Amino acid sequence: MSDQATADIGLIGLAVMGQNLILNMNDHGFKVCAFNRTVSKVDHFLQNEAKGTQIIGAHSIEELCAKLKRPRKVMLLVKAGSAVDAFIEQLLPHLEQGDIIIDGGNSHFPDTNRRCEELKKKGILYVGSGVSGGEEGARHGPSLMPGGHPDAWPAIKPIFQAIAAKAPDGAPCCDWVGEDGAGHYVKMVHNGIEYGDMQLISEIYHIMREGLGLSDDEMADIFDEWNKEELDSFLIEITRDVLRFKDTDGKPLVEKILDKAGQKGTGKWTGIDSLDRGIPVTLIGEAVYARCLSSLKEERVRASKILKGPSNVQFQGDKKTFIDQLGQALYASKIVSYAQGFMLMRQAATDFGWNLNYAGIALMWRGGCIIRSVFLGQIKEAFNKNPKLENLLFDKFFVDAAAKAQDAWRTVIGSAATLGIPTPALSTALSFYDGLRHERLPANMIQAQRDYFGAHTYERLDKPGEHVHTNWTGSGGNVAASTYNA
Ligand code: NBP
Repeated sequence: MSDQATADIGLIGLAVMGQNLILNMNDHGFKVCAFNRTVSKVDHFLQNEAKGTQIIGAHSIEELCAKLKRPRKVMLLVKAGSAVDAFIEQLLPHLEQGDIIIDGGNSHFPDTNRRCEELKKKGILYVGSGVSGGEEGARHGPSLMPGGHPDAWPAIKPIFQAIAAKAPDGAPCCDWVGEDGAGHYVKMVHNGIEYGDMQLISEIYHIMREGLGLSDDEMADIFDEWNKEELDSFLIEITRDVLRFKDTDGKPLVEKILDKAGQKGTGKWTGIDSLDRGIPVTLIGEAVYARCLSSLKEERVRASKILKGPSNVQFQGDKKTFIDQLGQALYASKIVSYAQGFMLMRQAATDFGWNLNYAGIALMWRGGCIIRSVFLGQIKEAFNKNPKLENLLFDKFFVDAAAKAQDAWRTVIGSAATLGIPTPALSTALSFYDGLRHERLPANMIQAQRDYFGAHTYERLDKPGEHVHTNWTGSGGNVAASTYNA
């Protein structure tokens, strides 16, 4: 090893995430060597944010690799996609067997699966790690979700668990997720759940504002109260703060923001993957579609002048009781959303042969990330009690919680429909709950229709496993289509 190989880890990508993670690693006593595509940013960083620290820099990939202790650990925090492949290509000539490359960006998990596979053949240990918590998390403790080549974990564990957020009991919000792209997969589902939580809160805000006519300060007070109870979470907390925030004229800033929601794709990835896997992750799907509908602003403006809604748009009952019911509806819907997210991860684990630790995932999300909440502690408990839990909604705590909230939940959705206020996420959560608890669904009708028009066959209740076709009209033939599920 050369004399200059003194750094514990190299980090490429000096934008907001990379810089803050480096400073976080430095705080915990690790020596980091920084590099960036635009090399001038290295010197700028060393002379400013990193001044007075033990952080060092490199002006080429070769220099970076020469400055790393073995096995070399290089973490990428660059734009997802071709930039990651480009850096891997540049790194390879300067690495040797057993060295580790970690991608901490928001890469799509199939890319991570592919990179793990390709690099394994070259003897390089590849890790795809979800990093959540934004700028603040990166600086003071993110939620980290690493997965990939398992041999990399012992080498990176001390750094990752030191810099990660800590749960209230002191446990690091970082553990090994699983093989291949499992870390990025879990991060993708995390982001999808984040979309769902945000949509649920925005629907509650809509009902409070439009149906109850509450002011932003009144709503902030309610979210403040909720944040002291079972809904205690980062997103409830920032919703309270957003509602309180005043523009320069003293009026709430949030009311001046254009109602078109942006998206960077991870919610969509979750929705698409759930369709591919045949798992009904309906709440995240609705959350993505709600953002799409919000983006059709001009069309909505035209529709608002043509399409009729109900004549009564103000809630008539007891507001205090209804506000309590809103909190219960939000909580119950959240239970469904997380149950759906864990169903999806379970299916992916089966499909890819990953060993996912569900209690560990709940712990990783317990602190540091955007969906952090007290509620995740209950999910962790549920999977600790029964690591093979088939569905979160089967755990006694959640069975009881949903049962307790269901009357309020139904009242809220019924009232919102009466008032003409859209509740796609709240409603789909209740529909899923009712669908799951129905031993018999009307899919027999769909099967009959499919067999009627396309000879797709069906199974009889009294002859399970046997696919039969009926000549429903008396004029069709007796030839059936082959039976397969897309
Ligand atoms: P960005 O996503 O804005 O990426 C900036 C970095 O990527 C810079 O170092 C830039 O180099 C480099 N880069 C780009 Br852009 N195109 C490149 C290319 N073609 N080849 C090589 N390098 C290229 O930074 P960020 O917001 O810090 O995020 C970093 C990663 O972390 C991303 O994958 C992001 O999705 C993920 N992430 C971000 C957050 C967040 O809150 N921002 C949270 C969690 C995860 P340059 O300086 O030469 O232009």
